[in-house]
Amino acid sequence: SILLLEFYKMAVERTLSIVKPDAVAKNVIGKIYSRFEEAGLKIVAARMLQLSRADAEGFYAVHKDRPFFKDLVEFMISGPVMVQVLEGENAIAKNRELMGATDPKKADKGTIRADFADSIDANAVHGSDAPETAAVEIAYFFPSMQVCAR
Ligand code: IDP
Repeated sequence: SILLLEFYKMAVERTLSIVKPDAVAKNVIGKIYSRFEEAGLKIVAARMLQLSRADAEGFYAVHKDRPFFKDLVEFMISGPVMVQVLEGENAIAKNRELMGATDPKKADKGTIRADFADSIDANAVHGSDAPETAAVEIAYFFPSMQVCAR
């Protein structure tokens, strides 16, 4: 029924994911995409791009007063990134779980950061941390017409 369909759709979320320059340089985009797909997350939008300094500063504006902000921006513009929208049940938390802790040394075994990241700076992936930030971050990279229904 339509009611049941609406209920089901409520549990489906979208989250913004970035394969950062270190992981793009290591040629592991496909391996990281496999983690998403094996966990039941669908890629509903994707683009590769070289961020400008302004792009990176805007994206990480919430961190602008943190001591690591300048290094973070330098790193994010050091090479191309792969940006995607992931869709699925509980997508935001599920992606955070797949990513592992910010510091790869503290990330659980089998997580993306444990397997592909070298340091807290070069930590392979970004993932939105809440529904509100997911909405803002998705809109930062993708006009709604570029996100597909799947
Ligand atoms: P998250 O990416 O796990 O959500 P945040 O705390 O939102 O982590 O920080 C954003 C990014 O800033 C991290 O992914 C990491 O690249 C960088 N970062 C966070 N904390 C530090 C730090 O203490 N030193 C250097 N870089 C950091």
